[in-house]
Amino acid sequence: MKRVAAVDLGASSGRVMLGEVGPGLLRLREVHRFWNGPVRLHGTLHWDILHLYRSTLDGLRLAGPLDSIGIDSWAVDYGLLDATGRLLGNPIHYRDSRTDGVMEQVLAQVPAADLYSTTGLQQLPFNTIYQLVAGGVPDQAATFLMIPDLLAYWLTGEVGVERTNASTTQLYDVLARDWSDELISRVGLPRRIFPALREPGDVIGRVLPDETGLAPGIPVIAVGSHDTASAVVAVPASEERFAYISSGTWSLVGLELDRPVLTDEAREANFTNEGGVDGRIRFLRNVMGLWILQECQRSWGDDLDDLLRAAADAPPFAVLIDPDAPEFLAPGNMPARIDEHCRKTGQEPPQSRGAAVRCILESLALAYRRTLRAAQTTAARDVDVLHVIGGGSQNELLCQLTADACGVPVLAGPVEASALGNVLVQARALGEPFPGLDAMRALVRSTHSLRRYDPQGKPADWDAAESRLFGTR
Ligand code: ADP
Ligand code: LRH
Repeated sequence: MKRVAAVDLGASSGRVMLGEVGPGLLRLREVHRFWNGPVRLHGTLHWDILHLYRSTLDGLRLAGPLDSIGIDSWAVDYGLLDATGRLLGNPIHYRDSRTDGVMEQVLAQVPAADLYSTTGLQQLPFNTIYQLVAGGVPDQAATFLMIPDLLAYWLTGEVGVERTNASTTQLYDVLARDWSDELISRVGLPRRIFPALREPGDVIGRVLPDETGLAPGIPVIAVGSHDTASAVVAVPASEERFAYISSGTWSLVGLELDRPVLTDEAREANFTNEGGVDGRIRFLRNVMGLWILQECQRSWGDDLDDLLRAAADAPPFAVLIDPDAPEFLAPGNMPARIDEHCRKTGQEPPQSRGAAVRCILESLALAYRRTLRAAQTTAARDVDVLHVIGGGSQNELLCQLTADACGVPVLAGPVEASALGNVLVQARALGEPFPGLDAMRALVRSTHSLRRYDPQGKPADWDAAESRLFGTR
């Protein structure tokens, strides 16, 4: 049996999970969970990177003897090291406003079609390319590392960037499977800072004998270090025609493909082709996700279960919002921003907290429906089942609304999909005989129970709601 630690840093919480893997066995236990979120400092939003590192070490110490450690986190963000390996500045949060207007600036230099044909990435204002252009690269910067790579560097002293996360930078060539030297130079960034890429399953190095308090020598293994890449590994699909929603702070809605779709249609629908484990492509779109609800909860200070009960009792389809509207991206004042969005779109704002939560969930379900349909058309792939994984898979009302809106059965679970994908890739690197993702998924299926939601209600209600929200586009 292998005993491995999965460090999984989500945008709303970090956790260290202990995974035990053997023949027919896949057990996961939460060892340590800690807060994560934006810290505003003199007007700039940061991550509290040392809190994340210290909490990771606390968790790893609590996990007991380990065969290996793997780290995944949210995408796009990074730190820069100088030539001596010192971190230059605290990593900045992708929701910070320093990228406002930068995408437009870069697009004036590099046409969107060129960016897409090279990277296959959806346009999000916080893609790493825009952050690096906005923040600039100081002369003394020697090495660019993404968040999991930075933590792995502190543990082992080894530098490198893992491929699935590199694929979210919009500086990675999705066909050549390497950094795009041409794009890096076209936007005026120094090629020297981008280190060699690592594959999921590569041994990064060993825990240094220093002040970590961990037994020195434990291997640190590269996993699908983009949390969504790890989550998709653990989608418990038994057949090909599946779609998924990785549901947490964001909702990542899409398909798994063997090769990227780089057509004008895919670009116009703003689909991304992120790199998956074993060379797969995660063809998906970011939907704003439970972030909107998290931020309302933070403003109100209410318990999630109470809010969801109130939402279940609230009248359906009273108010609808476009969850992907840019005004919902930044933190703060979310209930007021929802009200404002409603007024702007000629609707009465929600009359209670329950009504506001219902509005968020129905609007998310509609955005899922729209995205799922666009994914199927654009990738010419039909879908029979929709897997919902991540923290949001526990939201029964949202799962039912998703099944109703999308008109396909939803299978909900596992909750800790990213950590499971992380554990499975480590276990394979340590010698567990998983010939491919199918074998990993079969093990998830046989060890985790899923909840099924069949579509209910009248499809015509969702058609009407969709044309109300998005028009006939
Ligand atoms: P991330 O990895 O982005 O931090 P998670 O996968 O941990 O996100 O999911 C967090 C979300 O899961 C929360 O915003 C919350 O809406 C939802 N969630 C967590 N626990 C529950 C629960 N018991 N019931 C319903 N939803 C839940
Ligand atoms: C989800 C996620 C998503 C990215 C976003 C920045 O945690 O990694 O896949 O787009 O965070």
